[in-house]
Amino acid sequence: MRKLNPFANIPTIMTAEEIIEFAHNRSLRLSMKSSLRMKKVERTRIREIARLQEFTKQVKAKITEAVEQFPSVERLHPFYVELSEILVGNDRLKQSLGAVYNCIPSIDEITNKHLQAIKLADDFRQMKQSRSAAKGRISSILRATAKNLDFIIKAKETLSKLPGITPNTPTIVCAGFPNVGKSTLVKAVSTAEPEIAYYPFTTRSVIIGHLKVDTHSVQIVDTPGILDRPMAKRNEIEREAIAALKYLAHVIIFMIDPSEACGWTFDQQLNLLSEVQKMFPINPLLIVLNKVDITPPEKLEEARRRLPGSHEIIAIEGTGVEKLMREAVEAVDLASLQESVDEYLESLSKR
Ligand SMILES: Nc1nc2c(ncn2[C@@H]2O[C@H](COP(=O)(O)OP(=O)(O)O)[C@@H](O)[C@H]2O)c(=O)[nH]1
Ligand SMILES: [Mg+2]
Repeated sequence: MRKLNPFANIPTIMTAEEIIEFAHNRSLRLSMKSSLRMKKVERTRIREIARLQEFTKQVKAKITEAVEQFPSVERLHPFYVELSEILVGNDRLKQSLGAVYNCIPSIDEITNKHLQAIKLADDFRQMKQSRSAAKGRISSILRATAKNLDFIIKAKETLSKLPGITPNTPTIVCAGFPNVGKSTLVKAVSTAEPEIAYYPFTTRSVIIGHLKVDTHSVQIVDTPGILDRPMAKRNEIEREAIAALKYLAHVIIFMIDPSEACGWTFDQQLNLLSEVQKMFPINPLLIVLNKVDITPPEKLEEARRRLPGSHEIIAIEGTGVEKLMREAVEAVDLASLQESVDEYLESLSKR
């Protein structure tokens, strides 16, 4: 399946030692066809030149790959920029990528100098020595930047676990206490197999559903462990991570279980609702009363009175969910979304 997280598509990045070993093996595997009529010293010269060139080529390829395949921060969706800042540190990441890339000129310089020496040498031992000295010096450069490579590898590992999002697709984020029925709703409306992703702040997986509302592709994101408990109990990193959601959520569905079968009282749920409203002051928010099938009439009346205008659904039966999705998409400002898509595409073509 196509990965929607830009970090999930980065190929494996090797550590300094792995690059050295990989390039070394490749250079040794090189088989040279040379005429037997050639003198041994000339055969050695050709072989040592080829081996050094191959070693350098492989080292540079691995370095370049690591840096160039890493999504550049400038081109990321703000959701990932913010989370990458919290989880990894964008300055540090840029520094590490830059430091690794900056090894290339010195590697070229060492290679050229030693290739020259091999070309001029008249003794085959001297040639081998030059080749081996060059590899040693290039390996030292790599080892000196090993901690940068390690940092990039770690960053990739962390960031590739973030949920994949299609940045410019209308996105509905589900909030509400555990067991109110968020996952049930996502599964009920998702036409394709929901995607499973992880936030580094919660041990539970995030479910992302994909559906079409009229002609629009829409995604709906369940957020277990994220928007489902009071803010007071959160650490700073979690708060910031939640703040990153504002870039993702074109509209928030706040789900309430008025039956209280979820284990949270109606009042507790109202408190969480007002916290979420405070955290996302500009995102449109729809209030949904779920489980109306098992809610006693007097509790339902009370909920309707205190939350007038809220939507009522039975997620397990799919009752009311289609209408809810339609209204959610109507709440998304599609015109300004289209503008941001255009801006984004324009910024890409400028590079
Ligand atoms: N009776 C009833 N049960 C529901 C409804 N929606 C969800 N549930 C049940 O509520 C429980 C929690 O649902 P789940 O989707 O896992 O909640 P989440 O923690 O918010 O994702 C599950 O046992 C569901 O089957 C509903 O509309 N009516
Ligand atoms: Mg769930």
